[in-house]
Amino acid sequence: MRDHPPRLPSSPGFWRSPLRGPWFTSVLGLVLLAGITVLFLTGLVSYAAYNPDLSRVNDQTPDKGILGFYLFAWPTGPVWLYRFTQGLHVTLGITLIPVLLAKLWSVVPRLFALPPARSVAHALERISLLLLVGGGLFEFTTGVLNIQLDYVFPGSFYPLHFYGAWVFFAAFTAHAVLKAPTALRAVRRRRREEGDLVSPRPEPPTVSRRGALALVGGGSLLLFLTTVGQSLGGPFRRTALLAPHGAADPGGGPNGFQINKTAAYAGITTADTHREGWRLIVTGRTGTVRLSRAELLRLPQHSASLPIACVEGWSTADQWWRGVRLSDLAALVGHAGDPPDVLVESLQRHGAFRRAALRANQVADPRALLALYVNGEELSPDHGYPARIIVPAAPGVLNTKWVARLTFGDL
Ligand SMILES: Nc1nc2c(c(=O)[nH]1)N[C@H]1C(S)=C(S)[C@@H](COP(=O)(O)O)O[C@H]1N2
Ligand SMILES: [Mo]
Repeated sequence: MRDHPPRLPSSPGFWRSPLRGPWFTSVLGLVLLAGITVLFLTGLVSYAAYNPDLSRVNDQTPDKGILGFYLFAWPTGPVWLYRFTQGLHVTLGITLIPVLLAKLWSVVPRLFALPPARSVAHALERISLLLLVGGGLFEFTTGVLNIQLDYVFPGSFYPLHFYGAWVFFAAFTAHAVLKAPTALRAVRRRRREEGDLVSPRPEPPTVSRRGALALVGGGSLLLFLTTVGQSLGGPFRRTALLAPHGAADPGGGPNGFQINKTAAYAGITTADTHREGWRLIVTGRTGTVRLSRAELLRLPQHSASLPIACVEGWSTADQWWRGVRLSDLAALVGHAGDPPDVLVESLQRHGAFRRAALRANQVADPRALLALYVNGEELSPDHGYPARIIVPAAPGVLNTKWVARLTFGDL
């Protein structure tokens, strides 16, 4: 028979890489099995840390009650908790991108296999693969876009990434249960490779299977090394070449740590925050009190060394915050001893993060502060002057800047 090169991707001879086969696909699949499980769990944990079941203030995802069945009161310690879980989520997600792409490349002939369905069971399997591949690409893409493009999804990233995660993980679990035994066998097997992934007319190899795997691993290592610095903070931040850029330069000095949104971006003017005009409005069981910055400074001052850890994966080393305990402010308005939840509102007029709710366990922690100073200096305008919230172990989004109002209880 003459050797006509097949033109259609549905013919087996069209795909000629000698790398394709059960071993290569299985090794990558097992790496993803472990990695994506960690991504799913750290993602669920991050969602819980955002306190989405505090009324509709922090999060408006509809029907989260069903998918959020596992939600729990996020603890306030260890203080690096969210730094760790979210740094892991983002760094691992980015590191796995080459593995995901190589895995998809390794099975691409199956996408074109004909007939599209040989039986009802086969049809169902292919539909679940659609959810698996589509869900995986969707989760990785939305995650990367949210980190790199600085909130391209105003207010809607959370529900998208959250619903997507459940769809993806359901398909992923089904796939893992069906394929894990075969994959484990394929990885151990020494025999000649066989099966539909092996090309019937392979090209001569230019790299061994192990070499190709090392290439994928090298890509992952490179992404890891150019990302992880943003979660280590300090001098390592400069190694995070792939971390989001274009953020405001924090400069040096006591306030010289990462800035998420500047005062200018948030529309905060000096007229809003100047010493004479600004008052903090605190409301609770016994009514409302209005406090100037000078009056706040006459209340007992406390310090805490705490990091800022953003959902985007970056975090700072511990900063030394000083200010008034949230529990002391609760006590001022009739909640001594047993503080309730609190709604925090910023001077900022627009934007999803101008308000946030904190849980009672967060308010009660003696390290949870309305900070007035950082690292021995007044807060800079970009870090939230005249006052900002800082809560141990919480996601950065709960550390509201330019605070105007605290409402205890009644959320
Ligand atoms: N008012 C207000 N507070 C805010 C934000 C905001 O956009 N507006 N961003 C939050 C987010 S998402 C993070 S990660 C932290 C970042 O704090 P920093 O800019 O001081 O590092 O501030 C939080 N506080
Ligand atoms: Mo953030």
